[in-house]
Amino acid sequence: MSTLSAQLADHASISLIDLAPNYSAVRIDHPTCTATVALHGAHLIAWQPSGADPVLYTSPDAVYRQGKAIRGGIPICWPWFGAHPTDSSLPSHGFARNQFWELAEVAESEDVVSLTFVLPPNEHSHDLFPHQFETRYTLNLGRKLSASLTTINRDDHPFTVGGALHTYFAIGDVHRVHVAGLEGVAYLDCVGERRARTQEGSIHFEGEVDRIYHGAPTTQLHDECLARKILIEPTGSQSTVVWNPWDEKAAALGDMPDDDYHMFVCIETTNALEDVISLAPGESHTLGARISV
Ligand code: TA6
Repeated sequence: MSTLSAQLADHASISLIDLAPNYSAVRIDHPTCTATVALHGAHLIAWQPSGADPVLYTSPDAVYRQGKAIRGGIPICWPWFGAHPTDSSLPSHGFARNQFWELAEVAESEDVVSLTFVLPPNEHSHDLFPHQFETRYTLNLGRKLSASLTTINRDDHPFTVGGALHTYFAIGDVHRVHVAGLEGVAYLDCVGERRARTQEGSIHFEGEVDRIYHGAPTTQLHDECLARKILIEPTGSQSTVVWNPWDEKAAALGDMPDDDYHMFVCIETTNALEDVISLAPGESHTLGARISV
């Protein structure tokens, strides 16, 4: 039995499955929810509270291979969001989503299963982010979901950290959803030439949307088709990204069916652009989201 299987042996509702050879995931079948978390990227790819529809979209064409980010679920963008601030040759959205994490802690109660993953610094990460750090990611999975990503500066100099919980929410039809909570918030519109704008009313989707909002209020995703509202409550976040690639950009993504842009919107709990966090030696920061249906 592997160390990981032994670690899970005492937990009846938690097991280990293979999504691909040498590519394992933790599977949860608990009275409150089912969920799947790949060790690659500590990537939550499915979460379904009992009696509810699946909350997250994951592409049926997602690629389960080391070094390739999974399309859907909650990719962890870390330690930067989007393009690296000074070196565009570095991977977009950082490297945390492209590496295997270690499962460090498992706990279970009547209400929730808690999994904590760690990503220790390694040779690869040192080339991309030359600092000593500790990174922990805890998922509390039950009728509600909480995800928190903690970075601790273990070095002797300060560094900055950005990132996102780049959450793909499953929806009935992109034409019949709207996002509330960002009314009046200034944002950078990243479609075409980047421009500063201010949100008027709630967000409806009639074409590509790729926006970095300078604020992180609680948002609600209203879905007429599924007759549900998803509440997203951020903590330690100073920006919110809302994204849907629409038809042309979706067709250019090799790991998603062309029409699936109808089936998700991303609402991302983020620290981007100037909203990155500066950490002095010994300091820590936690980026988190609570999600409920
Ligand atoms: O969060 C929005 C965004 O930065 C978009 O610009 C879009 O490219 C998306 O993320 C997906 O990025 P990915 O690298 O996962 O294809």
